[in-house]
Amino acid sequence: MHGLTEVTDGTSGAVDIGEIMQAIAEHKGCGTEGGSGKASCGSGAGQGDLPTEIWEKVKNHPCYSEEAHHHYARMHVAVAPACNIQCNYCNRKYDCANESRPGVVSEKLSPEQAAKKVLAVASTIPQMTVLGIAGPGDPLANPAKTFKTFELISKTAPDIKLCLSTNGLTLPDHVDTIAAYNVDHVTITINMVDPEIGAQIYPWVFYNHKRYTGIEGARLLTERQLLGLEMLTARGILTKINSVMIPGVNDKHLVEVNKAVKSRGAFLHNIMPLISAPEHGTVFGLTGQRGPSAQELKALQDSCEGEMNMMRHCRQCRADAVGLLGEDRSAEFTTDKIMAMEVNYDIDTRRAYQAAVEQERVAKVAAKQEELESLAGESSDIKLLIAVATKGSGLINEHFGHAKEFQVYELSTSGAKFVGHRRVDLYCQGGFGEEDSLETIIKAINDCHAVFVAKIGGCPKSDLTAAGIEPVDQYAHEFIEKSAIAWFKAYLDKVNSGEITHQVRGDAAIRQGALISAA
Ligand code: CLF
Ligand code: SF4
Repeated sequence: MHGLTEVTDGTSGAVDIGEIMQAIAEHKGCGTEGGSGKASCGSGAGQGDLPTEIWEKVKNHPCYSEEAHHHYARMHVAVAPACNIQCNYCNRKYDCANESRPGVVSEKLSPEQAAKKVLAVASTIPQMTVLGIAGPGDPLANPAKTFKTFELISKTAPDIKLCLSTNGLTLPDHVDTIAAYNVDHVTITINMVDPEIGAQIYPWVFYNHKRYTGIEGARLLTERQLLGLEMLTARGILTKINSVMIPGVNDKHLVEVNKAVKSRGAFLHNIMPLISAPEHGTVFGLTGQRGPSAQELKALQDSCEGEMNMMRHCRQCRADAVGLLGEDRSAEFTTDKIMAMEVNYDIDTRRAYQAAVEQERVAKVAAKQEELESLAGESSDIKLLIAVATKGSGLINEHFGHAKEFQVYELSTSGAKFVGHRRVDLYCQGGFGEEDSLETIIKAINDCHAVFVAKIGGCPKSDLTAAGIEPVDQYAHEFIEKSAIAWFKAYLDKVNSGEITHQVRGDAAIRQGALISAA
């Protein structure tokens, strides 16, 4: 085990690790939407209780701030094909499942192609603020391509934040280079801190020209991951930990992982569901290892939330994803299309657009605060979930039939808190409702009391009602949280007057397929 004091190793740029860890430990609320109504790190109203240097890093990063993810986009460039470990949930035919969903493949790019793509996307999508390298293998198993890409982008598009996601095996060897390129956000996938559990997830790791298997390999991996995390913290680089929840293997153990990473200064913990199906051709897919249900995942995230900030808005996006989390515009930016594009990268236009986005954020937060005040004085233990169809900007602005996912909010007398999302098959296909899809949508949001949409047809409306999920369309194009709180207040009034009886809903299913049709 590497002690924290070992890593302030005199490197230039090293900062006071104690101060940073203290600031992170004292801060709560990223991704929680401030259930008490006070500003959280994702709040557009201000930086809340966050130190300014951390606020500056997270305020426009859609993964590090739940609130920002409604407004700002990220993109990935798939420049890193090789990997140096084997995970039992990975099939090398596809992208790195640590930062992607199984069953989708990205178009691989050279660093020069990647740089052109970034400029093309930044010109077309001015709210794209972050470039991430997340595969399709491990970025740090391809250091030359990864860092060349960062170098080109920091020269040509200096306003874009750089982000990296790694399995962590070679992370300690690259921390200084990461700092030198101003990569301010690093994700490490840490699924265990116990090598015996690790041996069930990782059959081998390859380090310094040698293959390590079983417990020996897993021990090396966990030591390198934790050392890398400590070194990043010492340099003031924000870290997010991704963990894949594998029921029966590491689900209970992830509470230990959470404590281990928090104590080493991790900023955010993202516990993601294992997505596993035989057609993915992975070890877990072929052995029938199941993923968690929606409620199992939420219960684990809830139990870790007292310890540190939990990310609940991860979309397990592909290694060439482009757009807001939850939308995927990668098809607009294939290599052929980019190479033919006239790129006009104008930093002033981007800034002006982002200033308008900020105004919208502030209006949204103010509307929520106002509605929240109307809940003051209500006392009830009722907590329930609702699903929301949205295209972004924090608005209920998507038709039921066009939704590829539903965002899920938990409502209580404390307000509306974002707790996750559910991917679904499109209900409306070619202008007609698809009954099979409706069945899977109902399963995906079965734990919700209501579904908020901009518009919905009569047929799905009656099927949802029959399943006990109220279709709500009277808040079309209004702010999500404000509307949800208003609806919840009316719901409590009906319960209190005896007009309805509050019923607890059942569990819901997390979509396990390859998700290609939802992309
Ligand atoms: Fe990409 Fe990852 Fe950076 Fe975000 S994604 S490298 S931190 S810019 Fe985000 Fe996608 Fe989840 Fe990753 S939603 S898979 S957490
Ligand atoms: Fe696959 Fe990513 Fe694991 Fe490598 S680190 S084996 S690419 S999931």
